[in-house]
Amino acid sequence: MATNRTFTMLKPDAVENGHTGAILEKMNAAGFRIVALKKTQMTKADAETFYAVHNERPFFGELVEFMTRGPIVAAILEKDNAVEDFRTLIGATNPADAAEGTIRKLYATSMGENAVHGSDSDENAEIEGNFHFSGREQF
Ligand code: RTP
Ligand code: MG
Repeated sequence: MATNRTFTMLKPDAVENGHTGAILEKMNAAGFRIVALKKTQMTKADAETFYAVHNERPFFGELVEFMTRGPIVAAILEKDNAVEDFRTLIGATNPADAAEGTIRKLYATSMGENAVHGSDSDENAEIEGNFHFSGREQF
């Protein structure tokens, strides 16, 4: 299997609740290497662009409001089969449906406030990583 990259954000709920260290450790323990990492806060324009694919959905306004209400931790991660394996590690979008031991099962509170983002394809991983990090910030 090829080594490739995914993009993640620890969402404002996870950062507010003090779960940053524990979640980064889960990623580390699962074999993901950190290519880029930073704490930042998205503007409304950032969130609207990042989640543009959802702009017709009823939850879009709520999603933008949530993602901008406090700092996030953004990261590019590398591993064999990164996109798929990372989505397995984080669990289902709704924490009520997430498997035992997954990051969302452990740390998410609801469908809207679900602790962590994971890219859904190699193509989106590249777009999302480059949205948050310049080439000089990726190692
Ligand atoms: P993500 O993109 O954040 O990794 O999450 P995902 O692929 O599992 O879910 P997606 O369908 O891409 O939805 C993006 C985020 O929008 C919020 N959401 N709220 N209230 C709702 O019905 C609802 N549905 C989605 C969640 O924060 C979800 O992670
Ligand atoms: Mg998604």
